[in-house]
Amino acid sequence: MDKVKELYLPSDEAAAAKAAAKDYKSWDLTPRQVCDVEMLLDGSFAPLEGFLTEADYDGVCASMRLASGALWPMPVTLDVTEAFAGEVETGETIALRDQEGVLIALMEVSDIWTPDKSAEAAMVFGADDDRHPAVHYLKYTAGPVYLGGRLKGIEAPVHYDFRHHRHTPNELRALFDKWGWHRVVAFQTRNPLHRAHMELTMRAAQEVQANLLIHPVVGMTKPGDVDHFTRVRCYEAILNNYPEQTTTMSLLHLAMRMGGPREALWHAMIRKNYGCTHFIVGRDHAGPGNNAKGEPFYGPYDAQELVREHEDEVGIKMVPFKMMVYSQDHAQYVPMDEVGEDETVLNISGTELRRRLQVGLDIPEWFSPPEVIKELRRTHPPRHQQGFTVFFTGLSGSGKSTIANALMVKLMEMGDRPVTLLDGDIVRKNLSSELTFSKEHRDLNIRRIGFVAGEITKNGGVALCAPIAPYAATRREVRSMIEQYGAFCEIHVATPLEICEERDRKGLYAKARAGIIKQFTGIDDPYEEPEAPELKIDTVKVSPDEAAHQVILKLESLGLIR
Ligand code: PPS
Repeated sequence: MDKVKELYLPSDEAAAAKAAAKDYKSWDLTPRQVCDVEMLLDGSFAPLEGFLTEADYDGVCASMRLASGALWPMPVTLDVTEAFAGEVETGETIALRDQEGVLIALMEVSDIWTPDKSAEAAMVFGADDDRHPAVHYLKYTAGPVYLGGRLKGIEAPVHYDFRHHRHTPNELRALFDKWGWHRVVAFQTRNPLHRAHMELTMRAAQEVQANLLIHPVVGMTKPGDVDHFTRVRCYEAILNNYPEQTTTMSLLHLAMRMGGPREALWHAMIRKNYGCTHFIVGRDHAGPGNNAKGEPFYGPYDAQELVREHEDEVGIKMVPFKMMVYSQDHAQYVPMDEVGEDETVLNISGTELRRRLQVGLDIPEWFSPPEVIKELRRTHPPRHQQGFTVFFTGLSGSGKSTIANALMVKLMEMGDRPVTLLDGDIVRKNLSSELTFSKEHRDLNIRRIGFVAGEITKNGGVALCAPIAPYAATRREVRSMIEQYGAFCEIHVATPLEICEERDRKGLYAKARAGIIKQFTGIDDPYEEPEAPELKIDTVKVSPDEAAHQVILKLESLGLIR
């Protein structure tokens, strides 16, 4: 089989180029850019030979065509900061490095321009709507200036995980050749495979008399997706269920955009580069969910239409599939449009699956093989076994530490999970001893607490935080940081200032009033009350023991403890 063009320099040239690169300006690639560069260098994105130039970009956005006229549906651009763009001139070679500083490629910068991102969003993704993950990324994560130019590969980004499942296009082509696989149908996925997918992929392979390539994306997928470590273990668990010698799996380091129809066409072109002859496009392929009006961004079969229009030009045949549902009457999966009128069909949505995992409910065998569910349960235990954070906020002397201490003891008495208390004073002594009480330092202090609590939560522990945390925006930031890993329960210890001042257990209010301590919260520094905490405790009316009990009840109602 032919080879696709790779962009790596031969090893002797690479060594010399690497030595010369120490004098070049360096751009540290973002995680998405690392994926893009790897796909460019190994030929996954052929015919591209670098990041799009301005003329290519204009053509791709407007009509899915490079300046040469070749089809290319997705902008692959190197976005940088204004500061970096200001240092670079066209004609210059720059070094592209990974996050650790390892040199991956050199780029001859041919174009530098500031794109109109709203126009790009509208043309490429069909909507300038922040709810679209790619539009959100484009506007809030990607840098404002684009650089275009050819790449010369020095060293492929290293992957330490699942190496035996990773292949470049040419490696996979060579394997297909060796195995005598002349017809290969690829299945793109960013989800664990359940029975519906297995059925669909087997039917597709039979229908077109081809071998099957399960080709999951492990670069970047939709935020909130099951992590690729879990997914790959799920795929491994079911590979043997496919008829022998028919099916293989390879991991694709693509950074998805969730761009619906254009993305589906892009996926098909990439699979063509990997030597596949057929490509499965299902319902709502690479769909990004709903827009601001609650409507889907794309029609369920728009992707199929666009791929069909271009399949001859790309040189890969589409295998279209309708959604598969389980027919209880026939005890088998069938495409939705083949279901008889009185047939009972069963389906478990993604949301329902997540709920069942969270609560620890049964997931039937008709839906997914037990070995897949076992893998999912390992990394998605029910909520009462997951880590979580309880974040107390309130004025100094409001009773945060006292309640947090009482709660810690109660949770330790239950003995379910390890508990760590990140009390304001303790943190200031150990983690944040150099910080003052300026806004900037308070924010830094809270972010540090959030980071540690996030790590504890991720690893299945309980983090109890009890800082003042006077700023709402910073609390929100910490919440979203932690909610990636587990539940975040904000508790406002709402003791009024007069009472805190009256108690003045540490004598700090007196000092603050006397001007001896400056920037004291509530006296000459602000406290922004939480608008929607999970729980608000009025310590004037309840004892610390009762307050801790209120928190326990809240945690129970959230399903975090039993
Ligand atoms: S913050 O804003 O969240 O970073 O504050 P925090 O780290 O929780 O504060 C810890 C304790 O520092 C004492 N302290 C002050 N608090 C507020 N303002 C000023 N200027 C200040 N100086 C010292 C105060 O006792 C805080 O402890 P708690 O437990 O809240 O009383």
